[in-house]
Amino acid sequence: MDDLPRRLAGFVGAGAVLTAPADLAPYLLDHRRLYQGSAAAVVLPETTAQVSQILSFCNAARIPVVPQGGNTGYVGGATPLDAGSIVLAFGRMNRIRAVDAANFALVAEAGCTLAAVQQAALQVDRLFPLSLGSEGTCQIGGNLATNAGGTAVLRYGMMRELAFGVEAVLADGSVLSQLAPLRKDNTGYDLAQLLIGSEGTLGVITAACLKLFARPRTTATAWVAIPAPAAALELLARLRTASDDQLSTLELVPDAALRLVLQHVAAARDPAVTASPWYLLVELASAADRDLDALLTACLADAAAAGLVTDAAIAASAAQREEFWRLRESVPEAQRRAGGSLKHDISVPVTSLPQLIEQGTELVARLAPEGILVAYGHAGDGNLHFNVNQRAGTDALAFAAREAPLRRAVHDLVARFGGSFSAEHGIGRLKVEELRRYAQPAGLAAMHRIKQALDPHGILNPGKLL
Ligand code: FAD
Ligand code: 2HG
Ligand code: ZN
Repeated sequence: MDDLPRRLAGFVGAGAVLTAPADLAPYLLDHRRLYQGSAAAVVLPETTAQVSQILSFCNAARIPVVPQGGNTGYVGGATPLDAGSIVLAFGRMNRIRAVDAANFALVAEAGCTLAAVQQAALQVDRLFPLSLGSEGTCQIGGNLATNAGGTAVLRYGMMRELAFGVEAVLADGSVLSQLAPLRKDNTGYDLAQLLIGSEGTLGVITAACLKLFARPRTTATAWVAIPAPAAALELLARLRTASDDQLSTLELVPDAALRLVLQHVAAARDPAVTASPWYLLVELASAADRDLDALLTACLADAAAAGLVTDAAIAASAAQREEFWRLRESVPEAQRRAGGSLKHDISVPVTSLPQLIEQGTELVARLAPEGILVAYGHAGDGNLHFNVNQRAGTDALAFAAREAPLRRAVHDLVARFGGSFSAEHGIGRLKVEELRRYAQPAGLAAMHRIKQALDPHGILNPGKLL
């Protein structure tokens, strides 16, 4: 359509329609640089009414629409694949519409960064607990669309559990609005929950009413050396029980990951804990005035006596707490700087983690001998980033050729444990074939029927998820 930019400008103004190649470029490449896309234009709406007009127009004209937030996704979901499509980018739709401390709720537009929402909550003495390494860049719309997880899921849940409801525009331009902080509402199908995690394929999220929590006043954070992953499970149960479920984080970091971080991230400091094959970052947090350091110290001492902990350092200051967190949050960046990495975002029931790690380690040794296993992440949720980095000095092509057979073997192994091949990053473009392979036929057929019902012309993020 030759006059597409002009038509779009009619809805949002000419300054909010980008068409020059240099302006489009950042929107066309995904964060991992796996997909180079193309599009006719990038549109920057500022209001829900504008999004509604754009979708109504695109639906009638059969123009594909790709919603994009901070473009930090790991599965190519926000990259437009069709040269005739438009990207709907939310950076200008970034108002906090309401902060309602009394109802422990906040209404944010899709383009608010996660960090901005966290800040807005803190200003009224509340916590918005979603926490990701990308929080300065990723947006609430993207977090909802991917049902993001992160490092506090253990205590607060994923994005699905953190939203009262959403405001969204459906493919035909109609607007669905559920922005009241209702903890109870059993009036038919839960459409907000259907849209959350749908990766822009069922509707475009323009705002959400988010759940807030009491702001922690005290935290206790430790970097803990453990002899083996099984100790992490035992420690998880002990810490949850001893703290009355105030454990917010239990992240597993193998020594291989710590070495990569210390080598590649200038700001990283050695935690000064006796070297071990595995470490945990654990954090307790309480809104009450409790001596969590004493509780954590006692718990770790008991665990050490039982052989579950070989050494530990409890953060003695806010600065040291930051240092421990930096070690964990820098793993993706260190992996990227270290070269190519094969990623598997997997989850199993937490009790299966040790066996999964044992059998997965054997697979990596056999199927990717050029690789170093860097299996780290959200162990408290049974979710690991079972990643493999190329070993220095090995052949890059030989390593790359390991990707497909290793992926099949790892995902088959996960399936045998009743687990998931996509725990928190979604399907996007990258895992469409995996979904076809591992989804239950009845579930996949139902997803196709839902897609057909809500987006009959297939304009919303085509080629993604299904
Ligand atoms: P984008 O990448 O822009 O889009 C992601 C998907 O959402 C696409 O399918 C897109 O079409 C859709 N979408 C975006 N906005 C909308 C909207 N308004 N309406 C409808 N659909 C929309 N993820 C985790 O879950 N846990 C982690 O711990 C984590 N850590 C990370 C650490 C780093 C350093 C990085 C770079 C990424 C990390 N991620 C993590 C992945 C990523 O940040 C999340 O998936 C995040 O939720 C994506 O948000 P975004 O705004 O960047 O979305
Ligand atoms: C994290 O937990 C992210 O740090 C990134 O989800 C995971 O790089 C990865 O594989
Ligand atoms: Zn993660």
